[in-house]
Amino acid sequence: MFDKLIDLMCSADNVAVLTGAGVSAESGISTFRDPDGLWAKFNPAELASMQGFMSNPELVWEWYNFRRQVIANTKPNAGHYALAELEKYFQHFSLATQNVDRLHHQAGSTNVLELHGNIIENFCVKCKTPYTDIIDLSSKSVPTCKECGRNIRPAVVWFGEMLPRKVIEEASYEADAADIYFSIGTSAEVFPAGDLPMQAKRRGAFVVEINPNITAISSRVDMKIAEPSAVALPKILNTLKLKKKEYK
Ligand code: BV8
Ligand code: ZN
Repeated sequence: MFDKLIDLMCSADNVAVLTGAGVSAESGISTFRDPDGLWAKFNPAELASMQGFMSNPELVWEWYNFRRQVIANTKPNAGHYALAELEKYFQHFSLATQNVDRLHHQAGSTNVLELHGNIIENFCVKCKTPYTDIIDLSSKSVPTCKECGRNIRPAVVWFGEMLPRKVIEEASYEADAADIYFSIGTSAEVFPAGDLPMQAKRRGAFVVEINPNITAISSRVDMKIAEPSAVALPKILNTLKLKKKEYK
């Protein structure tokens, strides 16, 4: 099976990837739906939604600052670095992520499609003024906008919010164009991002899932690699490098 994947990668022009929280797990960032994940402790509707923020801005702000502090002390793992290097071996390689931690950027991936925004930046709920300077992570009070006085919020996409139109359109285009589509470290349960691997399959891509557990799409992918991404991705990269020169 593995050899078949490497052979396919040797002849593929277009490769697309969707990552989820599982890719950052080995960097020490909790996933959402694993037994010890964030949603086991917190209610997503209460914390990752505009309604939740409007009804209890301090609680939501504090939760994001807690997550930002965790992320500030993490770094990319071998899976992130392998994805950044894999880019060089294909005529066209695209990476869409549901993660908000920017570890793909830190690992050197280029043109990362952030489907769910990022946790580093912030903006005003009303006038959208951006606040990218480091907010005081230890403060419990919600910062307010210098322009209009309303609350500042994290630049993530909450439940019930549209994904950035250009980003989801580009990710959808890449799923349609892919020869091989990798679904890595995601439960594929959050939409519309979670449907991208099956959209790629419907358009003829060979879909590979890298995830130690069973997911909503495991029975429908063409190949399942039931290993942690920080193990599987370096293995794929190192085997490919023996057979394929860098494209660019
Ligand atoms: C929207 C940012 C219009 C904030 C997040 C159909 C179409 C469109 C929308 C919907 C629809 N049906 C329902 C909806 C509404 C909703 C939705 O999808 N709900 C789900 C729960 C059913 N979608 C939305 O609201 C989206 N907005 O479409 O607006 C609209 C609105 C309402 C109704 C219709 C249309 C916005 C969704 C974005 C929400 N924001 N996060 C923040 O981070 O705080 S979601 C959150 O889930 C994260 O972004 C996360 O990345 C994402 C997906 O989770 P995963 O990344 O997959 O993480 P998870 O823990 O689930 O899985 C991790 C996997 O890793 C596991 O399988 C595990 O086995 C594996 N793993 C563990 N370790 C490893 C590993 N794999 C590899 N290696 C390892 N070492
Ligand atoms: Zn404002």
